[in-house]
Amino acid sequence: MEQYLTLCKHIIKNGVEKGDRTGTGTKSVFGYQMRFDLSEGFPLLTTKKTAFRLVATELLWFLKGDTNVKTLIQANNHIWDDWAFEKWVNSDEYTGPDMTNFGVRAAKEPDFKDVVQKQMDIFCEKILIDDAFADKFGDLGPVYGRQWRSWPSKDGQTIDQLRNVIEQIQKNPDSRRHIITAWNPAEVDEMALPPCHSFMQFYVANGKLSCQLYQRSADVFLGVPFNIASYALLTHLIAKECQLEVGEFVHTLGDAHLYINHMEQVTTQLERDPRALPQLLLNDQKESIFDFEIEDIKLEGYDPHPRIKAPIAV
Ligand code: UFP
Repeated sequence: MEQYLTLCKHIIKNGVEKGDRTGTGTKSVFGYQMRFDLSEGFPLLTTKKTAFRLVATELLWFLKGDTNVKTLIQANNHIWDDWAFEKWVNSDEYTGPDMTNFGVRAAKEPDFKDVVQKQMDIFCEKILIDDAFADKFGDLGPVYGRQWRSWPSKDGQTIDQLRNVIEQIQKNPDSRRHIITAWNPAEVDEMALPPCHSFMQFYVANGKLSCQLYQRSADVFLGVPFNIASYALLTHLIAKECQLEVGEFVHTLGDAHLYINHMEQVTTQLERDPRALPQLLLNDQKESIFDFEIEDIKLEGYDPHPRIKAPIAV
């Protein structure tokens, strides 16, 4: 995972200070590419503990075409909570303490962080027990799962981009059109968060499947380690479905940034030596990746340095 540490150093050295939507402030570069040979091991960061369970449950959620946080919360995955929570606290139905700009404020004021956490717990509980509430506030809009599995077409039908790509990889591996796009300009405004990992292409050569992702916006400390692992896992899953070996994951970044309030954490990480990569084990008994559950995905030999906490910019 030297590639990742090199990217961090590159941004520290060459990044420009740039304001951003969240008001946090970043150091940013535009345009960067990393390559990971997936046959060398599974590219999960070893210089800090990265929660693979969250990556895997989120990817399965995408693969099923789901866009409601309820399923994630049931799987004890809270990575999307903030965006659904934001919808609730900005609605007329919310009667708790003022949550304006809760992300930035919670990062700065520990007392307020506790207030947010209390409201967040109430929110998650309501999502789990109240179906109408979950339908109304748990849905994140037409985000990844919807675009990958049921992109709305002009005639009122939907397009299953993922199934189509898998079919084409099997039937016509040399094609240069193995593309899935989550960036749907007609629906971006309705999404809780416009797709960060926006556009992917698959490529088959020498019996190996490679994947390239264009990520328009990359939180290099918090988001990118997840994104690398997620697309590496997706490539493994599709390769399995198509009876191919895994090739490379090519990660192309647009606005690649380090948030100003992550700098200390990045420095800590850069002082650590990378360790051997873990290996991914997929359940061979399952016929199709569309039937995959979290128990079918295992990681072996993951021995990372300890976790490093950092505030997320919402
Ligand atoms: N972000 C990622 N990866 C993701 C994801 C979000 O890095 O998978 F969903 C970060 C990038 C950016 C913020 O810091 O979240 C999104 O903000 P914006 O829409 O303004 O680019």
